[in-house]
Amino acid sequence: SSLDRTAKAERMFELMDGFLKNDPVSLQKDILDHVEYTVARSRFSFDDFEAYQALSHCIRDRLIERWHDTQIHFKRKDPKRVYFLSLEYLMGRSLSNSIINLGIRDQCADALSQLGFEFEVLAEQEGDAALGNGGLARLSACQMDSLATMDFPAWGYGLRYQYGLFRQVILDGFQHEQPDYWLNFGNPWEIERVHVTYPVKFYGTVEEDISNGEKYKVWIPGEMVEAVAYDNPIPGYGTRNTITLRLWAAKPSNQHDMEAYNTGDYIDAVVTRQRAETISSILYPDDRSHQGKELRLKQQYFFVSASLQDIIRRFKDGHKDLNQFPDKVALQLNDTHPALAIPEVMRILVDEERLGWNEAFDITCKIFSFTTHTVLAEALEKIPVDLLESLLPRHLQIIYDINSHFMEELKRRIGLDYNRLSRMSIVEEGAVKSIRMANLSIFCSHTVNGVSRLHSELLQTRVFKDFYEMWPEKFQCKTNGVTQRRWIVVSNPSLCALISKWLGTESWIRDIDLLMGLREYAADISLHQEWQMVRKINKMRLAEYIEATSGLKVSLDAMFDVQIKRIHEYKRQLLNIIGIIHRYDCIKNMAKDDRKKVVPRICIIGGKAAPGYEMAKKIIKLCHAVAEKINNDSDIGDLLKLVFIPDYNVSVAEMIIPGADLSQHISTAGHEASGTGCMKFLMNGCLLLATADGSTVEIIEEIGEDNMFLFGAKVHEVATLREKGSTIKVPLQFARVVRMVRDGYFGFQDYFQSLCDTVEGSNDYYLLGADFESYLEAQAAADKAFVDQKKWTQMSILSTAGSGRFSSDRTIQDYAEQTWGIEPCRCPL
Ligand code: Z57
Repeated sequence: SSLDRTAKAERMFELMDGFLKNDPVSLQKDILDHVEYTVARSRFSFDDFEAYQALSHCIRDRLIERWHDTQIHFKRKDPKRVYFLSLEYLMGRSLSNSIINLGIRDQCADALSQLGFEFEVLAEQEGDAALGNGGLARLSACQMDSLATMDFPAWGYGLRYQYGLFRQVILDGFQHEQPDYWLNFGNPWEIERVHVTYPVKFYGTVEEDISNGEKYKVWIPGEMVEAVAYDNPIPGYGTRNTITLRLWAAKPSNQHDMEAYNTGDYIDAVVTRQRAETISSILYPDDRSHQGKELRLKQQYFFVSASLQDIIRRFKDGHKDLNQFPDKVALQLNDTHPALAIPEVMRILVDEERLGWNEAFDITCKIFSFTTHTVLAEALEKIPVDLLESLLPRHLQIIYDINSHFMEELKRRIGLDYNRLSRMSIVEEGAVKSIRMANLSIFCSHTVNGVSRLHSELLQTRVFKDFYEMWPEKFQCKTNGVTQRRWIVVSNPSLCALISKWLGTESWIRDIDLLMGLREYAADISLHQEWQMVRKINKMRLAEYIEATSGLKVSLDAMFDVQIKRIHEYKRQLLNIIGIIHRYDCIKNMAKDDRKKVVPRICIIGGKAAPGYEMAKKIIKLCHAVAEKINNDSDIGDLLKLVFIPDYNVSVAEMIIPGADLSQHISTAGHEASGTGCMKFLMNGCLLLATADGSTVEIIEEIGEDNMFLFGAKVHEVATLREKGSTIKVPLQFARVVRMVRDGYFGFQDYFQSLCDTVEGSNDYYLLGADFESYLEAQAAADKAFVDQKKWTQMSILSTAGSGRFSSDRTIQDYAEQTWGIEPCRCPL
């Protein structure tokens, strides 16, 4: 009865002694309780890892409180919500980030030191959550942080892979991949929701049925698995708001079993059960190349289907009329990976809710927005029709129906221009008939976003030109950004303190534009001293890491020159290595006296190659072979070192970036959609050596050409250069270096031939040879600037001061206003 319920609530209220407290003594008590009851160790004997576990649980409790309050608040207010659909999230570690966003860093450090532990040491115990490949996946993570901090009613949806991105192990200079079973030691940052489950169906047939004289389609699936929700609370900074990243894991469905057990084969039934789990078992490690694998398609649909059931359930809890769906829901497609959500929404509306096709399509087009992250043709997803037909027969029909509506509309507008119709068609006829997921996404979304201004222009003028001409109003640009909470506050505490001191406020952590205030002090001698001190501390940390991983001792006076990102030919790590060989060759051929003028360099390269990407793997091997030679050459000494940092990931980046003097972003113009690493370096006061590609074009506008080292062909010159092919004038030094590699100067002669082939004559698709001369000039300019430490420091300060535009807070604000139409919904304190 209701009386009982009130009495119960009152009793519960009495029992609850308010919210968890954050003073050091309360924290200590909670940590020790978790040591005893959660980790099940003795309060009097636990190691660093166990202390990390206990502390994490203590933080988790605090997250849960805020998270509950936020979810209740959203429910009460019922604002329009945004659902961010992404197959990848690179969250990295959570402990430091959570503590900082909760605003209890100092209290935690105090509490721990009294127990005899050091916060930094415990934070190092945590492994990375690496449920993604590279830029796209880290962008999702940064955007979640901004969504929470800016109080937006947002949910992230994704897959809970049991194996994250492979661990990179280097043996004899070659990359080897090892599985990343990141859940081995438990994961305190997720909450398993055993009761939040949905059935997800595959295979089977489509039949026709009639009810009330109306024909409709029924999908009779052949397989069913269960999706179980795991919620990861995402705390905002300087707010109580804590939003949800909901990741789905695949479990066998009981219904599935019923049939199996009836057939009497118990062993077989259990084995089949186990197979269901493979759907969410592994992240595909290929960055931007698609092979049309069935498991990958299953993953995509599994995650889309579970998320949509969840989203529609939440909508129906409070709303009846599906026509209001677009007023309450915005669905963001992070690339085409979740694009099956489009036919899935149509299927639900038409087959299950029995809306008319046009009405359903109208709703669909109002809810979806699509962001694309590439210009590379090989990265555009295509799904073979055969595969789709067997796995999702009804979805294929729906896609065909969408396409015929699309083609009709096109014919009405452009007539029978068959070339153009076939270019734009969602269905690609050819050797392998397939579905073009980008075309589907563009046609069915109200907004198409590029990730930098240059990228957005290229979408309009090249990649999706036909579509732009048809619907110019759909096309927008949202230049990427990164979160200053992780990329300054967490990863560079000394710089964080310095910025706050000079600005006289910590407000820039929520209001990034305040960083501009540093410009005023760019020439201030005492800021210079403190700035250099901070940079030195960070270089020391990096130097220690280098020594620990490679045994190499490096001098702190040298310029730390860094290139860290996925290994890809278009990113031109090979240009960097060829440049290093050239530098080595020059030093070798110098008179002893001239060597004194050389600016010492530590060249640092890090990144993973997709396991099947042969050229990328050869680049890694070449880097090691060259390092071996240079680092052991007594002629060279401290003037030049080359280090490959193994197993590059988010937490390694957090340590490297603050310690870099110079960083390289040297993709062939027109190939890097945005690039976000450059923004992290910029915020940390590292100077950029870059081509005018992706977001660096906009960085130039913010900090000026004089504050960075620019080089290389511009985007409009690339096509002409390619046409010139082998008639391009390539500097002699370039040919000389390639010759050295070919001749076996660094060993592994046979192995490197095919790599050398890719940069010679008309093969040199990414124009390493054409850009080499201006690359060397930019490098020389960097050397020259480094000698003048006063100038360098000023450039460094101006880099940080000019980085405000590249906060993901700005990106998210733009999305909220221009794409999603959502407003903040702040949970009261
Ligand atoms: C990925 O990380 C990116 C694009 C892709 O098509 C795939 Br698949 C993965 C990257 C771009 O290469 C970067 O330029 C960009 O900054 C990043 O996505 C985030 O937009």
